[in-house]
Amino acid sequence: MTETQVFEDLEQILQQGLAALEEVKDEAGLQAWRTAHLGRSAPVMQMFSRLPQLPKELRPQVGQRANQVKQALEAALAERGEQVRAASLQQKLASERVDVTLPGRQPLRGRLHPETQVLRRIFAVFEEMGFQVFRSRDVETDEYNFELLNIPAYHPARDMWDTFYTTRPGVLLRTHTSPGQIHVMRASAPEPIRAILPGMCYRYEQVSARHETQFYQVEVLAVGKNITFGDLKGTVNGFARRMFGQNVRTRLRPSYFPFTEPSAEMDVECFVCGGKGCPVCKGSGWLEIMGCGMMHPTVLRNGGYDPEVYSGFAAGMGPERISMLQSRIEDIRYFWANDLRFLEQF
Ligand code: FA5
Repeated sequence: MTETQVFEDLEQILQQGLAALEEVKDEAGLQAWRTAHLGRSAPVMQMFSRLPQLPKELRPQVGQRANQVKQALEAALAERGEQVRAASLQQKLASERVDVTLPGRQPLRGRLHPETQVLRRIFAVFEEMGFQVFRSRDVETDEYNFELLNIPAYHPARDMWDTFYTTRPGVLLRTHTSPGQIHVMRASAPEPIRAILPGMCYRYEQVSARHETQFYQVEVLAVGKNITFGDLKGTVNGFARRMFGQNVRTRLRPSYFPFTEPSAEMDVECFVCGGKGCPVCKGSGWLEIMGCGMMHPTVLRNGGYDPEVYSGFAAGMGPERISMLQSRIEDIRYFWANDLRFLEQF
């Protein structure tokens, strides 16, 4: 092997290596190139193993030049590596670019059930007047639902409430929220009470546009010293004004409930026709909103209050009926039918 040929070989190794490196486009190509041109069996490495076969005086020069070639290849690899990585980053940025001008996807938003909406409105109105929410159970005893409310067994007034009885004697689904009156009184006596009692009620009824077998009621209760019918009137009128508007006209009609004496029913002027008479108010100009009255002494006593010292008033309303009047809903069965076409309108 001549002196010039060794150097030519080295030059060729360098040039071929650099040329091959130009073709490398990605990380895998860089790896392959490193193995081929700087690996154990790469031409430049083999040049080192050939050194002992060279004439002694040639070895230092060839060794030096081989080292330079190897370093040049390493430097070129490092530089090309930088370029390849920068190019792949650019490509990634371009292909994964987010188009911020695209319109966003509209998320599906839930809404409150119309029953929840009317209940919250009623709660807000009574809370403003200083009433607290009190909840009691759906499954009641005959004693609480009837007897303690002055409705003994076989009393004809029981016909007012068609009842779902359970298989256990004396246990039933409450037909109204009035048994809650006894629960609040027994939990509070002898402190004065201002409470509202919302809850689901159940009646074994013929289902119709105005009657469901389950529906809500909100009971209103005030117990204290010197509570008069004037307080009842002021409270229910205050409720009607806040609920239906400042100028709404109201009236109380005599009625009958076993647990109140005297008893009344409150009507508000029909807000559809303004009192002139229309199909919603069945031509009367008035809409019935709630039953109410002064608490019967027997009921006060059953709750732990001495009727000689304490008095109170109670009222009960059906929120579905109120919601129906306000939103012109013609059939109460829509409330619990879970029909989205109905629910999405609120
Ligand atoms: C009562 O249940 C009495 N506890 C109300 C009361 C409380 C009076 C305190 C005096 C003092 P009534 O049965 O009228 O009364 O029912 C009251 C309201 O519940 C009705 O005005 C109506 O809005 C609603 N309601 C009654 N039955 C149904 C039904 N089947 N479907 C839907 N709502 C009903």
